[in-house]
Amino acid sequence: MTFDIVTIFPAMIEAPLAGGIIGRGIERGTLDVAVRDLRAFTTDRHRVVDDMPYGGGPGMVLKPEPIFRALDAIEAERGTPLTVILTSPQGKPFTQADAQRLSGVAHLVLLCGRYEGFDDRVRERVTEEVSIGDYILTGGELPALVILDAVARFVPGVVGDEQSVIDESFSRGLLDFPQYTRPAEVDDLRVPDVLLSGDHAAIRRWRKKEALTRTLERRPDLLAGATLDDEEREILRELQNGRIAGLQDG
Ligand code: JEW
Repeated sequence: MTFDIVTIFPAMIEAPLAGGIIGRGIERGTLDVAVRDLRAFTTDRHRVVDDMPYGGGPGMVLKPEPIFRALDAIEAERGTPLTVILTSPQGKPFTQADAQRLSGVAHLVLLCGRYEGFDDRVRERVTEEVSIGDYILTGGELPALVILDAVARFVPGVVGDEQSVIDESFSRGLLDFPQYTRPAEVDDLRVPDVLLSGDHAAIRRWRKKEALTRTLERRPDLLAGATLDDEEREILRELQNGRIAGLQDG
């Protein structure tokens, strides 16, 4: 899968992609990332990419022409219509389902904004506008990295075990259960006995209970869309009864 990332800060993109699972995917050629300096698509001596907003107001807006020229150049190079992703606080929430769906596109363009955002005419060339969360960042580079990372995990060969990527608990709509590794005790902190018991049925049930407890406490909104088996539904019922009893006890 190929990504073109258009930015005025190429180094903000290049360094984070060099390491880890994504870096290995690039080295192997499973992923190809081309970082494009927006200033290379300006035509003036000073390589200006921003200008004042029509109608007045604070801050600056990204000029449309360098972005149009960058997209024209990428389209000419790739020889196919582009799927262009723009990130902004006004976008639709980006989800795990979006990441999986976009991993089926051979080639994605990620447009990184700066200042107060884009001249709205740029949206004529945008396929999807997405937000990575309800907070305001200083630009689109970190969102572009987040989207690339989440999408690239679904590309076959990037993460070792493909089935595990699809089976992950998040896709089932629950938060993960707690994980432990050796030693069994550190600073008086013990690994739960059940995990050392060798009783695999008991371990499976404990993990379900922990995942459900966390989800109920931290992300009850997820439970509506979760796929639960019979045992999970029973545990959830117990936990919900327990919570009401707990409230009555103070
Ligand atoms: C985000 C791209 C580009 C995404 C998420 N737009 C805008 C904007 C900015 C500051 C003030 C007002 C509007 C900064 N900005 C971005 C912010 C993406 C750009 C410029 C972004 N949060 N923030 N989820």
